[in-house]
Amino acid sequence: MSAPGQNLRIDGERLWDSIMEMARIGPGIAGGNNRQTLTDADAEARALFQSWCTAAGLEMGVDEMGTMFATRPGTDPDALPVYVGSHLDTQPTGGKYDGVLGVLAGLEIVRTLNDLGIRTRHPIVVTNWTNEEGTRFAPAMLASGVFAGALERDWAYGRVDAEGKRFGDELERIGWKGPEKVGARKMHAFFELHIEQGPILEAEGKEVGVVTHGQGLRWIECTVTGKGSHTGSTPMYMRRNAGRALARVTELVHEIAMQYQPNAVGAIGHIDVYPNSRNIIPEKVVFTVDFRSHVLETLEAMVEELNETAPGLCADVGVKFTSELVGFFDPPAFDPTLVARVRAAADRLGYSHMDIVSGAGHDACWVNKVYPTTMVMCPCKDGLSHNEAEEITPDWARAGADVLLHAVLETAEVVS
Ligand code: HGY
Ligand code: MN
Ligand code: MN
Repeated sequence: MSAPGQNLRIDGERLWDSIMEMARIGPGIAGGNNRQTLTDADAEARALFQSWCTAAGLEMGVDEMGTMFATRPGTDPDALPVYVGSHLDTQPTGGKYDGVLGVLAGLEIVRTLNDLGIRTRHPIVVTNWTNEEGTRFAPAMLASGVFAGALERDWAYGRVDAEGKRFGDELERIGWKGPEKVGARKMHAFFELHIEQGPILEAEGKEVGVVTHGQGLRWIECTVTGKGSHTGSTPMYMRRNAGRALARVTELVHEIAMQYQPNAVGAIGHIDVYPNSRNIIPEKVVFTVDFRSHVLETLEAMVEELNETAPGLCADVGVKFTSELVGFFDPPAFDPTLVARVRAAADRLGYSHMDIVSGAGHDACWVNKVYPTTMVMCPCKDGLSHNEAEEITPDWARAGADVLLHAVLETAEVVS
């Protein structure tokens, strides 16, 4: 395939304006976003994205998990489409760019091709994956996991949030349960532009990350069960405090990850204490351990050590420990041909770049199991993400989207 002309670029201002307009939906309390999946704010964001896709002449398809696929036709009706996208849902204290940059950069590619009247042999499909974050309904990357055949659709429908609401019911309630069978779509390739969510690119002074691999993930939902009783009148020797078990497992998770440095991370981000009353000793604590590594053996060893050691630590304080694996994907190695195309595009465009392993999980990690996939990354300030203070610069967004444009076009084959 011939590479697109060096001077072909997206409209960086239009991309930035679209990101800022999307950021007005589901505002956070500190300048970021709280647009959690399948909330009314998510529905509002979907409607805005849909209106932009319609204005760009795209045809929208929606599958049974609510994932949105906006198609720009190619010249060859038999050519499999090139997909490009990410996610519009955010963390409860999320930033304006996590996921949104990738979806709107895909739309910006279409807008640029429309402006220039460029036609491609393969169709191009801009994609918004449902529930990438997994914060309201665990696990993360839920829709792309079902699409890749790693998770069952009906299991996904049954996932419940903290208020006991079912994923399937909420998807129906916001009107985005589509007719398309999940996974029925075939892809020529999938590209995802995403902020790095870590400090490396900014520290190295690079504008673009050429993502070669990603970390694998294991989410282990743990339950520690003691006995609820009066914090005042229960003698210390009689207490079975689930809160003490949580403290011990929190430290254990940190120690396990530290054993495998520099190729491992571990933390507990989600914690529900029951009954969570100031004067009742915690009866039960439900929490999720998040282990990550780009080395599969390390990932598996960390889970094994947790499940071997935690029960004894908890039993020592009279508390029972149980666990369930609720989220997983193995470390992805992205498609070498597409990775090389991204690297060559950055070179051609004159952007400084480096190869990088994604620390965060992305929908691309699941799609990579079934179709040729890769990612492009842009730096983020101080490496901060999953925090309302998440920031990137318009130049970083533009550089990433320019590289994405060239890699997508080379893969979709420019006809005229
Ligand atoms: O958890 C993740 O890595 C992603 O940001 N949802
Ligand atoms: Mn993301
Ligand atoms: Mn995220």
